[in-house]
Amino acid sequence: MLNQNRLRIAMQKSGRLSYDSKKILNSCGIKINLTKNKLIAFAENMPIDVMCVRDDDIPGLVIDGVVDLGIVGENVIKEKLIYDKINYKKNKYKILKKLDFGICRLSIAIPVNNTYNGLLSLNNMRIATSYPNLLKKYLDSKKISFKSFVLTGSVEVAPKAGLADSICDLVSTGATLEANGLKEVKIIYKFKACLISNNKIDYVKQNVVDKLLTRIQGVIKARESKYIMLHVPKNKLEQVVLLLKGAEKPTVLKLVGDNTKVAMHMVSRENLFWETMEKLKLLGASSILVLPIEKMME
Ligand code: PRT
Ligand code: ZN
Repeated sequence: MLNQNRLRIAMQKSGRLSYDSKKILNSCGIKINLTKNKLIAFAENMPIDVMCVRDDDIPGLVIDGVVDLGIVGENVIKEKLIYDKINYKKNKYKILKKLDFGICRLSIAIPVNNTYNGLLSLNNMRIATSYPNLLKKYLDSKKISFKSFVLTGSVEVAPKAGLADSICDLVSTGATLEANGLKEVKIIYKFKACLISNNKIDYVKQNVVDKLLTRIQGVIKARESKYIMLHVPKNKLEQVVLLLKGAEKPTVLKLVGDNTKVAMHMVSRENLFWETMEKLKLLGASSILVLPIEKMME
């Protein structure tokens, strides 16, 4: 039974966002037991229930208040926001936080053998897409006239099937375009998964939302950051700090039995690339360790 006092979150049941959605909730300390055929899972340690559904159903569930929060692609939300605006529908939800997965882009692609000389090449084309509103918003802003041909799936086969001259679809690796004899000519929007929320959340649930948001923030920051440890010749400290851009102020510690070097520890917002490690080595640094960070709170 659903308990009205518990925060309800919808996520994709199976698909591109399901693994990472589950992972981020787990990393936030929400203990859920999601088995294959379960629609809903109740967290044991927090007043949170997780509902697993098709991604297309998530905005509706949030709008209707069946769930309070949803994890869904920004592409789905942005397309819907434009649709709602055109149809004078009131927004009953908002984007709370952009997440760090589900990264993709909405691009225009044309057959590989066709020439492309900028957006004007698209004038009067018939473009197959599942995102007619986003496509229209972009091409209208560039004053390009076109006809959209709306398909909910297999958009990439439309040119071969003679249904359209080009397509506008989500791309991540580009393999699907290549396999269908298409080339990406224009990225029009970039997207990530995001956390959306119903506009009306009561005071008790809002406390849970605030806690969850702080934890999500911490998980994302930790995933972006690295803990770096190394031994540095004392007279090269300043040069080493200059090389470690994106790093917070380092801690410097004495080394037992070595007066020429010190140990430096720091958190870096960026990964430490091999090139930088090689430069550090040339400055005399040694024992360079780059470690992942599991959790962070500032
Ligand atoms: O069953 P359900 O309705 O829940 O899932 P779905 O099939 O509608 O969605 P799904 O799982 O394919 O995608 C869910 C979300 O993942 C999308 O709304 C996006 O926010 C995000 N995402 C990230 C992507 C991609 N990358 C992506 N590459 N969604 C779709 N694609 C498709 C694209 O449409 C094309 O067919 O993958 C193909 C291209 O991929 P590449 O790697 O060949 O370029
Ligand atoms: Zn879907």
